[in-house]
Amino acid sequence: DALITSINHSSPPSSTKRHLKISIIGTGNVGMAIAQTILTQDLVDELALVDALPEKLRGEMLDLQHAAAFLPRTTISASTDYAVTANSDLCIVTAGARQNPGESRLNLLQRNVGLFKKIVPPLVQYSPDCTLMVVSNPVDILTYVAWKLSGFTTNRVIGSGTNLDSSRFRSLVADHLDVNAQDVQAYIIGEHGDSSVALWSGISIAGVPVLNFLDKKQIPYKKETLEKIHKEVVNCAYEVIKLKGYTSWAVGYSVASLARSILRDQRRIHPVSVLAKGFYGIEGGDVFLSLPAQLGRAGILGVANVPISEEEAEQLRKSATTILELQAQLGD
Ligand code: 6V0
Repeated sequence: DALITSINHSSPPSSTKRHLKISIIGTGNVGMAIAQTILTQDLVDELALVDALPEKLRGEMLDLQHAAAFLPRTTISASTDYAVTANSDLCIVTAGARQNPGESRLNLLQRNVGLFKKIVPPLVQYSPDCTLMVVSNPVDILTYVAWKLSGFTTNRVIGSGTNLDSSRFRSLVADHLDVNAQDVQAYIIGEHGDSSVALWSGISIAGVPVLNFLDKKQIPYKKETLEKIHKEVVNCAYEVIKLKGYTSWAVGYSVASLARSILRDQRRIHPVSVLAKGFYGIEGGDVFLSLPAQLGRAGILGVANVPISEEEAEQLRKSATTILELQAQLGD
């Protein structure tokens, strides 16, 4: 078996193209955190913003433009008209309806599908060669919806998925072991949110598989400690929302790191939402779930064949079934 199962992808656009452009759809808390992180990282020549609220949109654009003296040079434009997104390399969708009190998850999902029907076709029309990145929740299902609406090949439609959950996981494991989070390799895969799967056996620090090391040295650890850390990963988003009303900074950095890997052809591995059918025995329909995927200029280049336990694979298949059931209720 190959280390990475390559995904069919067309050759990357000519490397002679110098002008890089990202469009962000939805300039709420999440969209603006992504925008500002991208600007500080000198990633693109042009940043276009789209929202349905023209005044808020113009206010955000001006506020960013006024920081020009402190930032790498980037042209920032904004409009409610999708023409502003023309020739983007990457389009990031963060637009989303807010859950009404008492509203069911399915109803919210249906409203967001309605929004995506207005958003994805014009993005594809104006940037037929772009990569689409979906951030809006529920991210796995909306990535599937965006893929269907776009007609793009699967390598060019990516959900930000558990990239954020994994960074939360790495920082909690790092705190626990008193090391730097950047030195912790650890993945959360599967559905972004409540039913995500933590890959415990894959955690390594300085190339040392942590649980294997503890077992070998007969250093005891409790299964409950591991479960507690995973629970914390799941709950910390709720905690932030309870405390400040929304989450923004961590998702901003998380999505900017995905954008960098794609546009700078970094070929790094990130857990992101991809068409998961065929991996780990996932069958029964087209379902997007996060798996460790290699990202580069052509979008998703492949999926890393990370060994997982039968229990973990079973959890993945269970999430896939739940998502497929919801997708079946969406209709056309
Ligand atoms: P927000 O602050 O309400 O922003 C949403 C924005 O979308 C608003 O500015 C709206 O005006 C805009 N909008 C609504 N309809 C349209 C439309 N048709 N066209 C263009 N813009 C439109 O929400 P926030 O920014 O906090 O969250 C955005 C989405 O990101 C939500 O679905 C969150 O659940 C999701 N998140 C996803 C995360 C992930 O890791 N995948 C993490 C955090 C939040």
